[in-house]
Amino acid sequence: MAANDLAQTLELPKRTVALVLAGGRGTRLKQLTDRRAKPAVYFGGKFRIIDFALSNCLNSGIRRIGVITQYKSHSLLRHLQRGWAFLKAEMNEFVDLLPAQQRIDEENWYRGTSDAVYQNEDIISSYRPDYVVVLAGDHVYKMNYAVMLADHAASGAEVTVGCIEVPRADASAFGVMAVDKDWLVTDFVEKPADPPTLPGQPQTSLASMGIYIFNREYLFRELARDVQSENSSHDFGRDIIPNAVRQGVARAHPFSRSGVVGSGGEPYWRDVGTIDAYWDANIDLTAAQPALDMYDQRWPILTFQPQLPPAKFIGMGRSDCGNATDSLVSGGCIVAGRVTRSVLFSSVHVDAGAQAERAVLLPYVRLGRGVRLNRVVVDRGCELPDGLVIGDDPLEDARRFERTDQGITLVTREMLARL
Ligand code: ADQ
Ligand code: ADP
Repeated sequence: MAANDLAQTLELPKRTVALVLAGGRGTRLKQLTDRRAKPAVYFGGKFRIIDFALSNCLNSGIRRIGVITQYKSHSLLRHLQRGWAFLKAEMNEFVDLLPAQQRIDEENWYRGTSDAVYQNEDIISSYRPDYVVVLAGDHVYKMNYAVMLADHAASGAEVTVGCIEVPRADASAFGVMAVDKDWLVTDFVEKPADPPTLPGQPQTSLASMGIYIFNREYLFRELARDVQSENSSHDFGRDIIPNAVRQGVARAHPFSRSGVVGSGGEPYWRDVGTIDAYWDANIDLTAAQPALDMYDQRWPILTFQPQLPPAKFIGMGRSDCGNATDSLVSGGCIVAGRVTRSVLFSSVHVDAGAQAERAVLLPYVRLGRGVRLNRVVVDRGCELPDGLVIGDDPLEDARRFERTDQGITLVTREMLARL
């Protein structure tokens, strides 16, 4: 690449604003999202789900970011204010909070994802970006958006859609596309009942990751048109992207080109959208070499960190001393019981004689004496009374708590209060 072209490519992130969509209702995580939007759900011992998209922005050199919120935003907004206010406005860097506030349309809150962007047009345009990156705040992944930006600028497309191969059996949950040999998107269907597959690969579909790069002028021209349309649902996946495909101006960008490879060897992307997927992705982190590498200093994941004392393990010379193996244990934890293959978020207490196996314990959980847990997710602040056993008796677990078909039990404070 000529020096001039290279210089222009390196400038692309600075000519970009990222918008993180973080306001959807999200119901598949059950009671974990009763109080908080999915992007605010805790993940990986220290983080919230949205930290991954935000960290990707910073690591990709995009430092002008808007977060669009709507439902159950308190916990999310508090997290962003506490953890993500360090960017320097003087350097033209910021995380701007864009809650639904009926600024343009006094009749309606955000009606869909594209309306949520449209209603912030004046704010976004005031930053004068050439490109707008639209991201979902509810996926866990590491991706270099600068690579996708370079692809977008080089192809001349009006919009580029991040895509990933998924098993056909899972594809109905996504937008599914067909592409030609130059990655021009030739067809796009949102959440098809009967998903099309890749040529010669009858078990694999090409799914949209819900990550889009738009030329700013095109985006707002199309949004202004869409907002007038009576029969639009004002959604990127249902309206804006299929329309761009019909116009022949949408390109696909495969995640394999820009996904960041850590020690796992493969780029990582998960929609931790169900309790089973959430539990799985957290427990995966307890492997010696997990697929998601959170320890890679070249691609750090940032978050809000409360000031906490170190994790502590109590033995007092007992043979069954407090210990944790194959586990993640965060600051502020005190472990006097036995923990295996588990993820302990901040300030979890495990009393003597308690046992946790394959447990995801959110902040401020306390396990009383003799508590035994297997395959659980325990919500923030739950105090499990002495002797409580979960994981032995599926019927009993399902009666008292939320138990998935795959045998993961979710415990919340409300459920404990009803015991
Ligand atoms: P879904 O994830 O089902 O599909 P959606 O529910 O619209 O799409 O959520 C996308 C993002 O927007 C989420 O982060 C959500 O929180 C947020 N969001 C939803 N409504 C919002 C609103 N009113 N205000 C602000 N934010 C809002 C999309 C695409 C598919 C693609 C998948 C990939 O439509 O084509 O395959 O993402 O997961
Ligand atoms: P935080 O922002 O402190 O991490 P959460 O995401 O856990 O908060 O929850 C969002 C809001 O709901 C907070 O105001 C918190 O105090 C409250 N909350 C959290 N969990 C529960 C619960 N199990 N029962 C009642 N209130 C809760």
